[in-house]
Amino acid sequence: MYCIIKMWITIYYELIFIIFVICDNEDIKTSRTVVLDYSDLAQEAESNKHNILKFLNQTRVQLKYKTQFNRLLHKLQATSNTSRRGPTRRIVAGVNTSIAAVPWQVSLREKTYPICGGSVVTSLWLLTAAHCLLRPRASELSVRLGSSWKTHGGEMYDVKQSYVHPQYARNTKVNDVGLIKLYSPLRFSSRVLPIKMVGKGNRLPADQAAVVSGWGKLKEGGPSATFLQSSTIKTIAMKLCRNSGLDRNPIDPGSMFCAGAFSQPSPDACQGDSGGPIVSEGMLIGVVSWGLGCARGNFPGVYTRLSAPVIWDWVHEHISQDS
Ligand code: 4AZ
Repeated sequence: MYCIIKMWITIYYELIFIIFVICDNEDIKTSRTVVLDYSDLAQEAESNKHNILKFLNQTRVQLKYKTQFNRLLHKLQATSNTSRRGPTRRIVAGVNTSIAAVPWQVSLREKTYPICGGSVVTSLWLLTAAHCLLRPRASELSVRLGSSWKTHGGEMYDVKQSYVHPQYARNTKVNDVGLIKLYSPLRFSSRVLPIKMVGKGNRLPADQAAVVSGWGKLKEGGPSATFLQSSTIKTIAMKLCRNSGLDRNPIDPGSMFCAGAFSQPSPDACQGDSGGPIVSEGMLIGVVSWGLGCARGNFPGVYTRLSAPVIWDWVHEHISQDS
């Protein structure tokens, strides 16, 4: 009896692994063996063995196993990125990234042309940079979600209304945050999920690792990405950032923070990544806002500080209306 149970569990381990690989074959056309602990999922799947696909498609299951699922994808990507050609260096100096690893990532378009990034914060609200929303009318905006590719796949949604932070200032770039309201709630899946926002007033330590993602330029003045890019960078102490090549005047510590590195070449956000997410410890801490060129070494990237009360309150006033 014990052997039979053990055999079933082994078969389901394999099956679940294969299903996850097949489900994501848009991005990863490899099935190298990756060792991960799937015991919880395998045991739950065991009791659903007659209808395993239906089981895996349940939002409850996908949410519950999201972390393991994403870890598997990261591992697969790490193996596919480092094999043969060595790592592919993009965002600037980032890596190809499946949307399933950052399912809150949004591509914002103006009349089908991709202009900025954004993040899913609830089923009806997306967060972006204020400066992405200054020109286009809401009727000219749409968003693509759930695809690793910039120009195809996933689902497109129309924008009902866009909102720019009332204290955003174009000249100083303070409070660079905007919101997008959709007509219809998003259908969440393993590729479309909201990201939890940082708490109000939360202190952001220096040297904290954070992931920035987007389809922006792969290098300053170069082409932009067709496949989603991400990179892990570190937050920079305000004192250091204000002494960088960026100069102290344009950096408002209340509504901005810096991230990246002073060495060169170092990963950085670039044109087209604006409005996109920077996530640390599972929380959205900032929005790609501005910089002086990309990955220049002495000019770290500047991000909107979402924990700032003036920003946090405004965002939550809107998204708590209806989510
Ligand atoms: C931009 O133009 C932009 N290196 C965004 C981020 C950075 C530079 C420029 C940071 O959207």
